[in-house]
Amino acid sequence: MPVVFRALIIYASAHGKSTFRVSTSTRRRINNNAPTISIARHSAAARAGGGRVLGGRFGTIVSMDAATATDVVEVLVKAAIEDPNRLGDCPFSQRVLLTLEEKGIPYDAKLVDLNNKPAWFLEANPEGKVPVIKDDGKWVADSDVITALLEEKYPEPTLVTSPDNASIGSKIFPSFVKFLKSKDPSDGSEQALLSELKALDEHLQKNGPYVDGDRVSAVDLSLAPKLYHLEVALQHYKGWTVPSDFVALQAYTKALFNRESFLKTKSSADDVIRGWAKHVT
Ligand SMILES: N[C@@H](CCC(=O)N[C@@H](CS)C(=O)NCC(=O)O)C(=O)O
Repeated sequence: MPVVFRALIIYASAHGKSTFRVSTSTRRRINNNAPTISIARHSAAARAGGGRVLGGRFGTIVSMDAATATDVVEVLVKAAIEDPNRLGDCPFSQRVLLTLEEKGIPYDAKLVDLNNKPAWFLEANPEGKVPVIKDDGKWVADSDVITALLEEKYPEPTLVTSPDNASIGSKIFPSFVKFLKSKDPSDGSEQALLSELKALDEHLQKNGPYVDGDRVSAVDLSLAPKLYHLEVALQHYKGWTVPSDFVALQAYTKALFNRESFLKTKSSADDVIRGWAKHVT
């Protein structure tokens, strides 16, 4: 644990505080000068441990229980292209943040400028990709691997999707990217995307409101950021929207996009638009 953190915990204990605050500047020193967004301690973890509902966006004051400071998960996520101090537009990074939020796991998210990758980041992940988390002193990359690891280490509340439903909607993101990039309206990419969305809509009609039923699960947290990118980018670049007769799908995205976890971890629509610009020109 970084010395500054340790000192703060000792200070907090000595002063009988159950919580303490770390300023943005202190956090920068702790975190190799990488901007950070928050240490979340809320929902499930807060309920279980009696902690306060905390968290926030980059630049806010951070606070957490001194007693559990060692449990904070370090996570590296994409910074906004325009401003490396703002959370960026990576659906895989958001998936991991959503998992941490929904499980109430305290985390410290460092924003990585992918246009100017720092040496410490390339040491953490030589492949140069986010998201990455630190687990038992080792860096672990890839959102599939990370979310499986978090499920194993923090089984409550469960986000496990039943195997039958685990790959529902998995072709939506590649179909969206193909349609977004397409310059030929007759290449079938729009139809292919529509048929993937229709399949999800039909699944939700029968099994919803979430993919696995009443409870949000891992598959939803993977799909939510991708559906957000789809909506924002296709509206902007093609004036295209998800058909309104996909009623169950519309209700599903609305429910997901309004979850507290999503609102806390989403990137701005402008950042999503900027992020896709190089793929459409
Ligand atoms: N399969 C990986 C994909 C991760 C990925 O492609 N991340 C992008 C950002 S969204 C990245 O880091 N790209 C490297 C770059 O832009 O240089 C996962 O699920 O984590």
